[in-house]
Amino acid sequence: DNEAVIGGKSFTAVAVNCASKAGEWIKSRIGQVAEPDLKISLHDLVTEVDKGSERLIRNLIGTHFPEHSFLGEEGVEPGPEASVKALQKVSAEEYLWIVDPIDGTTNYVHGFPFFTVSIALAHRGKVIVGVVYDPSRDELFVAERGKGAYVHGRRMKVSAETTLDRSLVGSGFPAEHQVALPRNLKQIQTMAPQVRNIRTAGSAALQMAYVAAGRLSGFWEIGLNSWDLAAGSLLVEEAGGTVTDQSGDPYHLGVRNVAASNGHIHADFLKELAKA
Ligand code: 2AM
Ligand code: CA
Ligand code: CA
Ligand code: CA
Repeated sequence: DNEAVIGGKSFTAVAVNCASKAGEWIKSRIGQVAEPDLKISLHDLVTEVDKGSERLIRNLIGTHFPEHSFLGEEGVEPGPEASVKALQKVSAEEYLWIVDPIDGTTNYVHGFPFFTVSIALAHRGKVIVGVVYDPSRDELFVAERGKGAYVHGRRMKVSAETTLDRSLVGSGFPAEHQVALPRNLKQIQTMAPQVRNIRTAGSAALQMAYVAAGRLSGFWEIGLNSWDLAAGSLLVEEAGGTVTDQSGDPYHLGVRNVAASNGHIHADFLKELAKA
């Protein structure tokens, strides 16, 4: 009866196991990282730990579900065109694991303790399991479609705020400086006077988890990828929130410009984003 269990093996249990193991491992290596490599620019980093974490997760998933497909950030060429193509190639697969081995690499490199492991499982393009793990605080966020979202076994619910002026919201500073950063900066300028305040934690997956947990009432960013958002989108939806693109269409795996909220503020939130 449980879609998330196949052959007696729980998808969610494997996702949680992968996220915890990878999270503990990256935490144990903090401060020992050699110089990061630059992917495209000084604003876009990757380390041996990103690659090692992805390898660990991929191998562990492979031992449980060898027939499943896998999409991980570090297995894809840098740049938006390659990331879009990589997703298109696999998005219709029966079972697809979508993994960000460290979300928040810049934080990780600087020892700023806000980074996560993000693991999602999609079934024919629809996310059915989402796990985000924050090893610095040992917080494990888990959602299964139709079964709610939990942080360490406690059910999560989005915040109750109904107005922007009482809302704490999150965003980010995109690494792409031609289009994405200027647009996001304009939105920050428009949004800031309307909301209680804005936070940028440097991990999209963490901020999506915080919307689910009711710690943020909204989150938006430009130019993200499926590995940043897939797990977090299910967390928010299963906690009673709303996830769309910035024109208001429901979240699906290709969405790059995201708006997530508790649902109550969503229309006002989108209206402010559209002004910029
Ligand atoms: P990362 O740490 O896994 O790269 C921060 O604003 C968010 O943007 C993080 O989730 C970060 O994920 C992501 N990010 C960083 N560099 C990026 C890039 N070049 N393109 C798109 N997203 C990026
Ligand atoms: Ca990256
Ligand atoms: Ca990421
Ligand atoms: Ca990453």
